[in-house]
This record gives sequence, structure tokens and C-alpha cells, in this order.
Amino acid sequence: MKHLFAGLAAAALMAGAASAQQSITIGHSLSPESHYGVGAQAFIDTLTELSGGAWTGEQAPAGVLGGERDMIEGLQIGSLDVVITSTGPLGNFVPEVYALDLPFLFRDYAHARKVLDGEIGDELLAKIDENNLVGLAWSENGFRHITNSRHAIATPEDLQGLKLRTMENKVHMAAFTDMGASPTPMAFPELFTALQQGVVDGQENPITVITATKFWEVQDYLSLTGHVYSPVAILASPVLWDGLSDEEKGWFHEAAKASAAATRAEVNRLEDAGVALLREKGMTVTTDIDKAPFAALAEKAYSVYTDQYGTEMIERIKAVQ
Ligand code: EAX
Repeated sequence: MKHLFAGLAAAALMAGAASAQQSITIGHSLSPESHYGVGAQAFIDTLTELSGGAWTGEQAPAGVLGGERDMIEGLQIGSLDVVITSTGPLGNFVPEVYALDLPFLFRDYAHARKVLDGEIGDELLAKIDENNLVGLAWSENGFRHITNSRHAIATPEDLQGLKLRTMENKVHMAAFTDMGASPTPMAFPELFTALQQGVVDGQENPITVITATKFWEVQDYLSLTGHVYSPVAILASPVLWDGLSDEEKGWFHEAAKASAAATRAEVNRLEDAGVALLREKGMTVTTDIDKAPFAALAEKAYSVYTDQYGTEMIERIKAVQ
């Protein structure tokens, strides 16, 4: 008994000492080795360094705390501190962000990064702040491509009737309906099993996600459609945020910037290396796809955004050189 009490007292003492150090939980959908995992670790390391060890953190990776929509809700109630999420479900909370999800809008990575790091990106982070969330920085998932288990896809005709999982995003669902597929919205943690069991034939994600999730195990064909750019938002909980000093808020902003830089470096690295790996794993890769017919069909989906907000933001995005 004596030992037990001594042990409890020591544990209480340690807990007391540790409470001087604050720890955050960062949620994301992918493995610790993925571009999100690398970004989450860069966030934690930068925060710890800038705060002189006063702040630390741990990852809740691979959707252990739910899909991206669940995690965003977790931020709003304060059950999670920081989330690294694609914009997939974010438009459900901040509809202005749908502007970034429009297909065939961004020309290339340089264009997307310039828009997100500039005035437009800042404006949209401010919109996020108006919706019981805190937008820290824009990071990156990558240009999305289609995989499936049926046949190679080179033209919109090849998409006809294909059961395709999309994110819970009404712009993406409209675009895939217009391009001829049968979209099925689904949270990411359910996707691998759905592909394995044939609930859906295919899905679309950047090379980063396709490699991190080993989709080659359940998908034979990859088509480099690059049909939409997939931004990532690094978000904080307003519950956490309201308790921070200005100095601490500055550290969190710096940590988010470091996280985005680390993630983008991984996107760059995987853009070529990832496709080579997927070929090695047996996927048939269709390159050199004529995007024009896809883009022509998908354009109708712009109305999901423009009916509410008009075309001004889209023109501004296109004008960024
Ligand atoms: O954020 O849901 C998706 O397809 C996302 O791209 C993935 O979870 C990474």
C-alpha cells in the first residue's frame, strides 16, 4: 500500500510539473509519414521551438478522430485544437471557400500557391474566422486525379456510369455529375473499404493521398486528369484560440506557415516519385489527357458558387499571374 501511495504522489507531482507545458492535438486524415503527417510534425516542432518548450503537441493521424467534417466540428466545440484538412467539407461551414474547389480553375501549382499566399488567400482565411473557426494558413493536398478498378479513363465517355466516390462537396459532386459519372459522397475513412468491397468503382485524390493510402491495392487504373486543385486549410479551435496571448497566437501562425512549407515540399517530391511508385505497384497510368472536353462539361458546376457569389472572385483568381 505504501508503495501505491508513493506512486500516486509521484504521479500527481509529475502531472503538476507537466501542466506548465501545454500540449495540442493536431488531427488529420492520413498517416504520420504522409505529406499531412510531415506538415503536422513541422507544426509541432516549430511551436515547441518558438515557445521555448512551453508548447508541444501530438498527432491524431489517419482519421482516428473521424472524417474531415467530424474534425472541423471537433474544432468548433473544442475537442480538437488544430486540424489539417482538405477543403473537401469546408464549404459546408464557410461557403465562400467553394471558390477554391471549382474544377479546372488553377493553371498549375505556382498559380494556386500564389493565390493562396496572397490577398485572396488572406480574405478567405478571414471568412473562415467569421464561422466559429480560426484559419491559420493555407497548405496543400495537390491536383486531384481519378483512379478506378474498371478501365483506363482518357475521355469523359470513359466516365459514363462510373460509381465514383467524391468528397462531401457539392461543387465536386455537381462537376462529376456533369462529366457523366455517378458521384457518391463519402467521408475519407470509409473509402478504402468501399473500394475494396466494390461499393464504388473509383475515387479521385492527389498522388500524395493515393500513395499514402496504398490505393494501388484496390485500384488498377490511374488517369492524370488533374481536374481540380485540392487546397488544405490549417485550422485552429476558437476555444483554444480565445485563451491564447498575442505572442502565442504569433507562434501558432508561424507554426502553420512552417507546416504548409513542409507539406508543399512533400507534394513537390511526390509529384513524380509518386507516379513512378504507383506504376511499380502495378497501376496502369494514363497520361497526356486532353482536359478540354472534361473542362467544358464541368463548367456548369461553377453555378453552384456563382449563383450565390457572382463571378468576381473567379475572375480575380484567374487574373493572378
Ligand atoms: O485530405 O477526402 C479526401 O479525399 C481528401 O483528399 C483526403 O482525406 C485528404
